[in-house]
Amino acid sequence: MTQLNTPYPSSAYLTGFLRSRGTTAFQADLALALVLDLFSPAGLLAIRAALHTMPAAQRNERLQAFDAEFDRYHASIAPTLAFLQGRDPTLAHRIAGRAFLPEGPRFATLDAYIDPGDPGGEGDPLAWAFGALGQQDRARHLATLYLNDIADVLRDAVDPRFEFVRYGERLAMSQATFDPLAQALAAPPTLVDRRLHALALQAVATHRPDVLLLSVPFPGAVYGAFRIAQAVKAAHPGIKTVLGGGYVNTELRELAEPRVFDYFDAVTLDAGERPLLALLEHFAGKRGAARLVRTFIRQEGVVRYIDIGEADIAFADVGTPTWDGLPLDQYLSLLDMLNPMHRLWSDGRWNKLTVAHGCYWKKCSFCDVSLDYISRFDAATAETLCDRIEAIVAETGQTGFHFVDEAAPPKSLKALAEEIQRRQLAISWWGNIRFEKTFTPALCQQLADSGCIAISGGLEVASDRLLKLMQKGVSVDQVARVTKGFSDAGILVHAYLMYGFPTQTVQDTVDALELVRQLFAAGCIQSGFFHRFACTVHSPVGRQPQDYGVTLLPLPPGPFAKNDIGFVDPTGTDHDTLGLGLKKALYNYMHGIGVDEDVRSWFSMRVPKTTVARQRISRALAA
Ligand code: B12
Repeated sequence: MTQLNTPYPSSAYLTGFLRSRGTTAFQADLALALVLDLFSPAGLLAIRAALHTMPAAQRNERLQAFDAEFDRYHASIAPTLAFLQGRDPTLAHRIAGRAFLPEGPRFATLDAYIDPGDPGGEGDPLAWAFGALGQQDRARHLATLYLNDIADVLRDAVDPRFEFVRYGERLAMSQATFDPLAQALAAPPTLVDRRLHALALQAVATHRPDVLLLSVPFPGAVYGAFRIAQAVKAAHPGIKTVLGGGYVNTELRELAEPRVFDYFDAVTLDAGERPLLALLEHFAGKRGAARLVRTFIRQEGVVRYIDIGEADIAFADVGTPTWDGLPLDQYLSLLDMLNPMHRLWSDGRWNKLTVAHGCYWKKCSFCDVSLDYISRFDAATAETLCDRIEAIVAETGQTGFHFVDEAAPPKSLKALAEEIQRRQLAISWWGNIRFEKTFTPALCQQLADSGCIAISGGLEVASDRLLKLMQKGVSVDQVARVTKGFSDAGILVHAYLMYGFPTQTVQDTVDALELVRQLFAAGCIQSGFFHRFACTVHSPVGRQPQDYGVTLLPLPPGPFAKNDIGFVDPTGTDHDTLGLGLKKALYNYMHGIGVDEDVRSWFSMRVPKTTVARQRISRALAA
């Protein structure tokens, strides 16, 4: 399962690459297909049937309400999905009128919103967010709440592991042993599993592949991929199955579990292009197993990793992604959280493109800098990128691009903007960057003129001491100036924020929030999110914990996934309690609320006064 607004790009990249090398390749998005199947009139009938098998005493209020309103759900689901797919925009008026959709418990969140202009909450609770005219967005938000209500029912009545963007995530995430996944795969299939099974066999019947590639970008995609492989292996034992993707590249680097190969013939690491060429030759009998590239296979019951070390395909030669075969008019534009950057992640059909493979900085100590997708930096010329952009727009008819780089290099972005302007391409784009001083106000303006609408970047723990310790290579003053340049050019700025970094004290946390407050007040950033720091085995903190003043807890032994690792920070700060305050403050700042208040007021525990000067950010901007 991945985000539902637009396809995750790995299949588009690999299909484009394989076709460019003369291999016949097709792609299908079973995550979208599964959601459309479950959230249909027939799907709802099946959910209700499952609900009716539960003893009445076990049906909670939510299930009873769904059952009582079932006819309304059944009648509204197809038109609501068509609306969310952008195929029936006029339905917005009825949805926004709030008499069309049945309203379950999720709608209660609407009453929790405080309108800054109407603190008593007498009026329309969504007026502050959407105004009098934002009918489409308002309806999209209400329709999203409605789908969330149905997803809750699905979880309660059918399968507690279901979420729109992750299914059975816990079975895979940092799981040292394969046992939980093996047990889940051996358990009787739930309605979700049965539907996925049918869709998988249908896709195989349509395309009749010799080789089936399954891509798992995140832990929440893994269980589904194994279920698909299980279904296909049972019905078509002759089809070779291969597993790859961001999850594998991150968590399965030391894979030693033979049972994985009951489902997959091969598992590959890192960029897929070169390993795939080698594997396809191997399956065709033209290359021996000993000459595979970055591939795990099972031989005589034992897992072996084989890599003869052939060089990767240069980024300039991987070809243009293709979305051919994906149902681009069926993706769902959801409007879940009222956060401007999250909105770009879940709303709208974005083409995806990489500006450069890897990260040009690759030093941040919290990041998986030892892995290929960070460490191997390989750029392409602006001409090549623009050729790809033009080909993608011609194919999809859509002009929005999400650049999926970890941190797009300023030099490449400048050259790209020039080329976009030279060719007069009318596109919009957004992506992740580092807040480098190279992004001068003039460059920000040029990026905006070339179609940049938003950028995100890491301010992490807004503290110069900790930014230095984490080798981020930016200072708070610099972030202030760079983000202001972007904002002044009309580009939305989202800051990735972090708490719980080694040695972070309560005072650091209070001061970080004060700096974030000032950045909002000065109009430098409009959006942000506080993530809890997690230590991974591939990051500098996980590899040299002593340099960061922490000790690692032993990893549970096991032959399967490795990623997050526990650690002890003698500083002893209560990050759980502080984190709640940080998130609450940020949520309010994004809605223009409480930006003038003393930051201490957001925390439920007693915290010291900030040591940051009140004019710190405005002085940095004036300098
Ligand atoms: C952009 C991005 C996002 C975006 C967009 C996500 C989206 N749905 O499109 C946002 C910010 C929303 C996001 C969110 C999340 N992300 Co993210 N994201 C990325 C990032 C930076 C790029 C992804 C991308 O588009 N890459 C381009 C594609 C083409 O690369 P690729 O998928 O790796 O495919 C290549 C190879 O893997 C291989 N390959 C892929 N599939 C297959 C299959 C076979 C058979 C073979 C042989 C090869 C192969 O070949 C491909 C071409 O070379 C990656 C890191 C990275 N640099 O890749 C993290 C990454 C994928 N994300 C990650 C995570 C954890 C998440 C979240 C779960 C975070 C969270 N806690 O919420 C969410 C999940 C969201 C969701 N359910 O959709 C992790 C996953 C690692 C893991 N532990 O599993 C990564 C690797 C980063 C990291 N180390 O933290 N993410």
